[in-house]
Amino acid sequence: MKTRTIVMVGLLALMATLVLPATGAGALTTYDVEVGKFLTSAPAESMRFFPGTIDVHKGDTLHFTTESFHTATLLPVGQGVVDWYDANATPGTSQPYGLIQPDTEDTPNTYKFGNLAIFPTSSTCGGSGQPACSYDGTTVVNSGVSVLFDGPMDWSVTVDAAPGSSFWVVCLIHSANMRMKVNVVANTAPASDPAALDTANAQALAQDTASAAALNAKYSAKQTWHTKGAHRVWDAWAGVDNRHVALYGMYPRTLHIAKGDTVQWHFDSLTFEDHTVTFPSDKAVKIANVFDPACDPDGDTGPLPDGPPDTMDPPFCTDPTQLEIHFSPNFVPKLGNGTVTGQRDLESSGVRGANSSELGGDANYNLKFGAASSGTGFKYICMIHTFMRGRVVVR
Ligand SMILES: [Cu+2]
Repeated sequence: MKTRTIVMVGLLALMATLVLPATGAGALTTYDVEVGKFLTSAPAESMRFFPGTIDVHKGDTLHFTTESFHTATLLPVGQGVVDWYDANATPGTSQPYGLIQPDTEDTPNTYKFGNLAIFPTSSTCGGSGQPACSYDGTTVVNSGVSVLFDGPMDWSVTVDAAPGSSFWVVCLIHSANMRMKVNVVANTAPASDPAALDTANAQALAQDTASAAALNAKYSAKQTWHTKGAHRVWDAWAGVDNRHVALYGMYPRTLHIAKGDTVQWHFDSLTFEDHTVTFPSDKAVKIANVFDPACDPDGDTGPLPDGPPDTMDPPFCTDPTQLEIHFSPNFVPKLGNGTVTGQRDLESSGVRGANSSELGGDANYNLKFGAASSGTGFKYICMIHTFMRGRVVVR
């Protein structure tokens, strides 16, 4: 049920109201872990945890930071990362840690953020000025997506799992491919040397910086097509991922085509990211920025529908567990009829890529251009990363 709309900035104060300051306690060693890292050589990000593997002692603390859009989510000891992700965190499903979940009360389904994915497991530990959270190896401990609400991630967790155990840390946004292995070694064994980790991190970053530049150059230069009848079908890519890097660009950024041609966007390289191709860019920005808080007193399976927010401002619901943050109904699904007929024609691939087999999958998106454009062309963006822009000039 749609009641009112807000823009994302309205949510910034939400988590601030739930976070209480406290003082921290000491630990043996605190290891810094950066989650993802923007690269300088291309519009790109390294999708690693830095470091990717670490040996710690029981009682050591992991301090996670990122400037980007990730979670640091510690899985229970003994859980395989792919198996856990498939069973618990598949976007587009109602699994507990799914980032984007159907609101099954609505027909057709609308989508909302998964609260267990985007909010921290505890609002009273882990954050800046708070004591570190404790991870004992039995249950998930999640940072949440603090950048949505509270600024860049600055989150600490003390490893209290038994020596001899190992576990994975994953990002709930960027698939099971974005992961870190933590080994809790015996107290008598050496843990990782922070200086050696710094050296390995620098090497990984240099490797990703070079590979991002090469990938960006390669896809920027692509001008390929095949013919179909009297017309051409042009190749394009909404972002490109390789083993450790995600490129945030539309490739090629500009295509010059003839009226009646088709552009085919490929999503099958994506192993971390999801994107959309949405025309026209101004309408797409509006869809991307609309979020819709509601309060659902009895959950999706109860007989009562979603209700309007209890308050005009965060936290919106008197009982915060009732909060549902809905996406615009135009955000997730494919829109339009597959042919661009003019500057105001809304056409969208819907969410496709690495994470979204329950959503749009990684299938190609074909869009035919049935009308000539202005000289600047038909402009489009990705609604997930609204800075990713491209245009198609049709003569
Ligand atoms: Cu991520």
